[in-house]
Amino acid sequence: MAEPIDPAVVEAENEKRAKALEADYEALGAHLDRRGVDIEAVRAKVAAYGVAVPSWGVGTGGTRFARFPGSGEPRNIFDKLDDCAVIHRLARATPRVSLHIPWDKVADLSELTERAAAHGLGFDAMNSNTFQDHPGQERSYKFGSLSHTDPATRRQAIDHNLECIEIGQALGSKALTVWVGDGSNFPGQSHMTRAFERYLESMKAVYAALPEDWRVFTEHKIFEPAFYSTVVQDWGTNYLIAQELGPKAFCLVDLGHHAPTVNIEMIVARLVQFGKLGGFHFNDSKYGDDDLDTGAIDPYRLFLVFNELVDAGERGAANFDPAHMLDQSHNVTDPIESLMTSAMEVQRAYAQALIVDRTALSGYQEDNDALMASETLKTAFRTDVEPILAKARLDVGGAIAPVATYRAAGYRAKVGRERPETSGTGGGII
Ligand SMILES: [Mn+2]
Repeated sequence: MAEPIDPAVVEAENEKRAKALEADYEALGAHLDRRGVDIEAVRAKVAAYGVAVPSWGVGTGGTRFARFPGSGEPRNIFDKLDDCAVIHRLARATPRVSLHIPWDKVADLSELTERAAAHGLGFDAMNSNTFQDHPGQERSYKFGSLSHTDPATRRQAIDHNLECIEIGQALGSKALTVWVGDGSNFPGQSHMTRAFERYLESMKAVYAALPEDWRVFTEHKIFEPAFYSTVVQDWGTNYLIAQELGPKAFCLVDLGHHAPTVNIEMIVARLVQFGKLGGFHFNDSKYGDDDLDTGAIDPYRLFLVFNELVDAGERGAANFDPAHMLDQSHNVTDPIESLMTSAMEVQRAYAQALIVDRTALSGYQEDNDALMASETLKTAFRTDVEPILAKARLDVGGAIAPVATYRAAGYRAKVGRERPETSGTGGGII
């Protein structure tokens, strides 16, 4: 298969920046060394880190008001995989793709595995979709899916999840992510207890079909599409689900699915403490489930989440193996550029969390030295770790400056010529 990005362009772009990077890396290494941090150890961890990209993220997203597609929109999952390959080719942080069924359904799964393998990509968690009706579907999800009052509709939703597992098995996936839009728009419309009982009963049927080495992630969301009550509305309900289902069930935290002032890093700490953190959907928000680019609004919060994750990893927390995935909507940018920069923002937060002086932090916590504890975190957050990220990319043939290199390579213009304009590709976000 032809390289999606001309290697000569990558080389030429890197050449322009290599000398400055070496100088910056050396200076940062000396600086970190004075703080007792080994830059090489941080680089090795950053290089080994990956965040999955959602297949639906490479298409232009939209709002309920409008969608403004760009040029060269992917027409199908094969185009999407090609775009995902570009993201990984340049930023080297997204080795896996998370698929969405039925949006990414194909007749011959071996074609999918072949295309992914040709690009050096793997498959992450499978995502089911019972929040909208699909062509040919017998029963409607207008009033819910896994928690629907009608047993046949619930059965249809369960069967769809079982199909996702089956497809995922053929692709080498090891997890199923379930988000439902079930809820109500009016007080009294739905019996809250009975709806949750029905949801749990349905999820138990899904859980029973999980292969031995699979996990299921349930994703909570405070509101939308239901605007009065949501069946899986917060991390408390999500934790109850994971407890009820069993050891293969974990909670997925989407950063945008909380009220604006909620302390998400604290939710992360709680779920880690009780061995039920399944993974993340990274994005950012200002007001609600805005699905903005990761780190675009509140990079400090992202860092604080990673601070909890690194802390949990270093103290060997039990049952701790969270899946990392981006889940955001690109309405006004080239999705490939947004996904590259977002993946790098996640990596950056990880690198910053790795250089926190944890011994000092722990001491300040014990001594109730609030100011110095905060400053210890801030010192790590204020450190520009970009040379570490850039070096990690360069080491494995990526781009020092992924967006500039992507623009220089002219990929968008090329696919713009190859892919006819469409308006119907799914820009949905979960
Ligand atoms: Mn999500």
